[in-house]
Amino acid sequence: MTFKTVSVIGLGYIGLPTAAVLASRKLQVVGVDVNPKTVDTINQGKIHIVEPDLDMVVHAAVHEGYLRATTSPEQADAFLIAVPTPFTGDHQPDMSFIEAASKSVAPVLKKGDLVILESTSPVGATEQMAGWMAELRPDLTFPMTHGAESDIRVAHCPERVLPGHVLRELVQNDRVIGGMTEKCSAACVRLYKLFVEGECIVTDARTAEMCKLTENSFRDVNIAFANELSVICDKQGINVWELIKLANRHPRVNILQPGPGVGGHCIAVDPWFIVSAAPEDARLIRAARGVNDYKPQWVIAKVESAIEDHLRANQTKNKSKVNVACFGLAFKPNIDDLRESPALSIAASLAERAVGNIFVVEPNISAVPPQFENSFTLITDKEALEVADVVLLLVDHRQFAEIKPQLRKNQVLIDCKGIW
Ligand code: SAJ
Repeated sequence: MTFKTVSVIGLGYIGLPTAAVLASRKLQVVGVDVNPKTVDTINQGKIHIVEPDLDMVVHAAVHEGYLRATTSPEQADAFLIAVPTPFTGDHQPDMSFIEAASKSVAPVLKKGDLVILESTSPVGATEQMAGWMAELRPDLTFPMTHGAESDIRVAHCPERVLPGHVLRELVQNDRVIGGMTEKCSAACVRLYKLFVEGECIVTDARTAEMCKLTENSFRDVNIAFANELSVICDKQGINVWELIKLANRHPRVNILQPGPGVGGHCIAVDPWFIVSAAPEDARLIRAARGVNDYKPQWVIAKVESAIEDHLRANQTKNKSKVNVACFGLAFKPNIDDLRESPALSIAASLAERAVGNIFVVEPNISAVPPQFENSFTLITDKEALEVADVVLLLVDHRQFAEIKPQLRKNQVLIDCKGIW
């Protein structure tokens, strides 16, 4: 079959770019989101998230009539589910968004439709999703009961794009396609081949689910290795960045970079899906999470100890005169995304602990988020270097790398990214 209409459920960081790219290939795309504001914004040809060039692609897709957004699913030939999969308080996967999305799609399904789960999911989620749809549509057959002959095809094709490079990676990256049957996989490959220039590699749904979790856990474990080294080297008076550069000269060593912690919605979340399914066995993956989650506390302790030294040197106990300047709030360099950011949580914690006056420099935002207005003040890099007693570099934004700060004798630098 050919795909004339495709529906993308969830118009966030993954769903919206995917919908726009499908529309740019001249398919009729209906985007569905529960948030009416998001739907209105997109229907005006505008976007509600920050991603380079996405505004232009969405604007063109909407104005040429290929992309339209709505709050409730309509009939389509293929449905692509790209909703969040956070974890609950006890690190268990929260499947409620996938459940709600699949149950909202079920009523409009017709024989021959393809449903793809793109959300990063625990092993078994695709089958679970098919089960939810089957419960609501006893008149249709699904792969877990009818195999290759099923009316509805179901597959998992995990998203793998890097925020900041989404439009390029959507097209160029290879895709892992895990259909519940071979026919499901074949249909899914046909759809992705409409816009993916990378290879579409077929496996089963459970392996595809585990593959995505493995990719992000691999990165988390490797960042944890770098973060652990940074703590060890700090105690031993060794420059960890120089050390890593030297070790990486070995042809089979490639260590990642330490930082103030691991942020974002993916790397710090997905390893828990492996741990929660195999709590006894996932010892390294759990330990890595612990190492990375501990790093912000370590940074806070370093700042507090620097402040104690500063007060002692000035023979005072008056913290209200100490100024701390945090460079960077985003969860990684060169983006404005503050969600799950270790830098933001460090700045907020320092303010909460009343260690001094907290100033922040973040070239990618124009105002401090309202909930932090009383915690810290946004200033320029020049002002920050002028007033700071403690200079805390948290994010290696390109603008910071261009500065060569000339610190005064009594200023302390804590550089979590090794650029100064
Ligand atoms: N980080 C370090 N040191 C490093 C690399 C990253 O401390 O050497 C930190 C970053 O500062 C950030 C966090 O890790 O706080 C995560 O950043 P990231 O760039 O590693 O990853 P994300 O979360 O932006 O995107 C990841 C990607 N996964 C992999 O690279 C394996 C992306 O391809 C996935 O699509 C995305 O997760 C996702 O949605 O799952």
